Amino acid sequence: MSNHGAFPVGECLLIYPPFADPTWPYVSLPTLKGYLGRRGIEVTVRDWNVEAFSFLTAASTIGEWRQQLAVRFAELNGRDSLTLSEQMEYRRVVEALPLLQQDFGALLAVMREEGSFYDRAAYGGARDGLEDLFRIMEAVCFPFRFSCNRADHLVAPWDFSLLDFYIDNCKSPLDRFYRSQLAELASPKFVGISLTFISQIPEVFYLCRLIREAFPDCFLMLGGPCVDLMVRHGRPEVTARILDYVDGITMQEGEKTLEQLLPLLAAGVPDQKHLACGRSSSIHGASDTGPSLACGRSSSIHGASDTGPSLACVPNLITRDKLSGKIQQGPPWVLDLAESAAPDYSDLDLSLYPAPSPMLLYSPTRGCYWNKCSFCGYGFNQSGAHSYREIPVPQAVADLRRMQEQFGTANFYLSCDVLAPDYAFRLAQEIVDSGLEIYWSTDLRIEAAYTPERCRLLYRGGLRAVAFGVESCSPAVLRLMHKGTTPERIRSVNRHFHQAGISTAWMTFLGHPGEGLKEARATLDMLAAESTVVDQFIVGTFGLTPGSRIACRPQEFGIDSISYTSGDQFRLFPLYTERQSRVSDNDPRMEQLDDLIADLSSRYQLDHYPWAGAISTHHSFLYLLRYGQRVFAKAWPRPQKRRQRSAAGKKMRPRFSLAEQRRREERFMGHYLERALQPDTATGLTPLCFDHFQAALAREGGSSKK
Ligand code: B12
Ligand code: SF4
Repeated sequence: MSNHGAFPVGECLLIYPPFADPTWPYVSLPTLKGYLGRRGIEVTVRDWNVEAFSFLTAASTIGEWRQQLAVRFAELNGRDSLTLSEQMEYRRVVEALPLLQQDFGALLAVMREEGSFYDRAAYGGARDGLEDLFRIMEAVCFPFRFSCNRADHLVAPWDFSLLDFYIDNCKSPLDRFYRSQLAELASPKFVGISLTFISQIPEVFYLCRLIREAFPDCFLMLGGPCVDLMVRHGRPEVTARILDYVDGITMQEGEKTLEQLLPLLAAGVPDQKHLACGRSSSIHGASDTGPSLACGRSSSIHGASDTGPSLACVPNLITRDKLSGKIQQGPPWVLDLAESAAPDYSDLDLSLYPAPSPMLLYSPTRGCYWNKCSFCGYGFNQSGAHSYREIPVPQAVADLRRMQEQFGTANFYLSCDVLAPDYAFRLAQEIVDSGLEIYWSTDLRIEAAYTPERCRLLYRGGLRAVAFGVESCSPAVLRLMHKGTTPERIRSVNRHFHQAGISTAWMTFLGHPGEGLKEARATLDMLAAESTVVDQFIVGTFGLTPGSRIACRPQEFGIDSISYTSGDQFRLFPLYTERQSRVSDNDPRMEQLDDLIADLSSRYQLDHYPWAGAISTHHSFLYLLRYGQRVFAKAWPRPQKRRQRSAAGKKMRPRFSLAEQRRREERFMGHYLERALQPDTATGLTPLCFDHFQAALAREGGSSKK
């Protein structure tokens, strides 16, 4: 079947890659599929993130790793001495071998089955077992590490040199999985991959290489917030280097890009014609600041231009012109949300996700109506074009109803930067009036409009959990942040929600430039004082976000200099120094803050993504629905210590001291990082990168006598 001049069904694939939260499907690709489907363009969505978890926990994978690690153990254990790198690997191998005795498939089943999922002891055991899987992978894939939202090297940030090493040496734990998936595909004509999170970077480029080899004629492209960040803020060469892997990159929103690109590709136009479009811009040799999207070019939507249709005319699309080699970018375009359609999750097997019932993401708004917070680089706001927009309330309620009917779910996460209070009220009212029975969770800004009565309306409309970007409870720091709120308002609005029966989570962090100990303490004191009405919390540490106001105007915030490590080609991890730091890391009072946090945390059951106890996760929401607002406001009993001495463990007689190896590794890393993070005054870069680390490791040589 062909559709609207696009490819036949099955020839266009959209892939969501590992590593990200596997407990629910991410929203970007179903959103694109819904939009395109409404316009008669068929695409198939594959969630290789969740499918990869089934592969990683399969008995065959674990069996293969067991054998591989046993061989490696015997090899290293038989040596007289080990290099430092081998010592690091050896320790991980020895620690991983006993963990391999678990039935990981059964652990996933615990998460999927209702009885065991809601049994806290069984849940805790399965959660710990699945975390062990990542420790095993750390040994199998040394020096790389993985988890549900992490995929990185021991210390070096991803750059093209590290990516080459990872890919050339087949380091991905998913190599066999990808090859079997690709072998089953009938020559796709288009593959689009969503690069949303930093933790997806290595697998995305790995996959690109494999797809290129398997299907050289397929049009391969990337989209999503993380690749947008890499292109926007990365070093000048980044766009061209990414285009060595793929044919196109979508900046910002992908709806119109695909709506125009897919019919163009189906018609074969770009293969023959590479005509420049009057409205596209060449970004060849892009400047330090990366390609600018807010350049005042026309954002009108157009398909075939006077000069004929070409890739250069496709909105938000970056490609390399095959004839001139120039990098070109189509005109910027922003979606009118009234034109959107309900996300289409129909390609996904919802029973695969490790949870007893499905929960779906839906994005009723885009952008932030406030958009002033100093530290925030959320979404695509920095482009200036990505203003706050809403799906009209009746349309949103119809979308939610349709998703409930089609996918049999009552639980939704409204996945967006923020909902405006008035929108949230109208949405809740419409849900009540239309008799839609759903439960939802979302992020909201603290606003005076959330009165007790309004919060009760939100509860009646199905809101059961809310996360607030509280950030700080110091009036001075809130002002520095341009947060537009006060501690008193935070306190009262939180109470209104809590008292209405809605679970509340506070997201806070310490260390905003200009914050002193007194201000940090104010946040922790208020958290402690309000702990009976705060149902979850997190105390993070300030990190400088590319594109935030602080990163763009550092001097206004007392920041002296911003630097990057040489390996941070994508400029995702800016380092900074404050003109006058108000707290020194060695100040003994810092320890008091740590103690306060530890004391507060001990009164809660907190965890990291994606488990129950983390803020805004699927598992947390299910537990809140089942056991009520306070389920995480007390520590759960620890699951029984698992017996880990195994047949393999008994036979294993490590001849090198693990404690000694850990000490050496820590000592080396400490010394190395001290040097590797010192900025060079000429370049502003610090030496840390993969090649620099390898050289330091090689110099260390080192041997560990038995
Ligand atoms: C809601 C949200 C969450 C939720 C839900 C996330 C989930 N289920 O995984 C919660 C609160 C749990 C969360 C957690 C985290 N988040 Co978050 N989150 C968001 C937020 C605010 C909205 C996402 C959304 O729904 N967007 C709406 C959809 C429709 O838009 P989209 O995904 O961008 O897709 C569009 C385009 O990108 C494009 N597109 C996307 N893919 C593709 C592919 C192709 C081929 C094409 C053509 C186009 C295309 O088209 C789509 C439609 O227009 C974004 C910020 C933002 N505004 O995007 C951050 C954001 C995605 N999160 C981010 C981060 C960092 C995290 C955390 C790692 C934070 C932490 N330190 O723990 C965790 C990790 C969670 C995990 N998955 O493992 C970063 C990701 C980039 C990065 N630096 O890694 C973002 C971009 C915020 C930021 N700028 O810092 N997050
Ligand atoms: S932190 Fe939240 S409220 Fe502030 S600008 Fe970012 S998205 Fe908007």
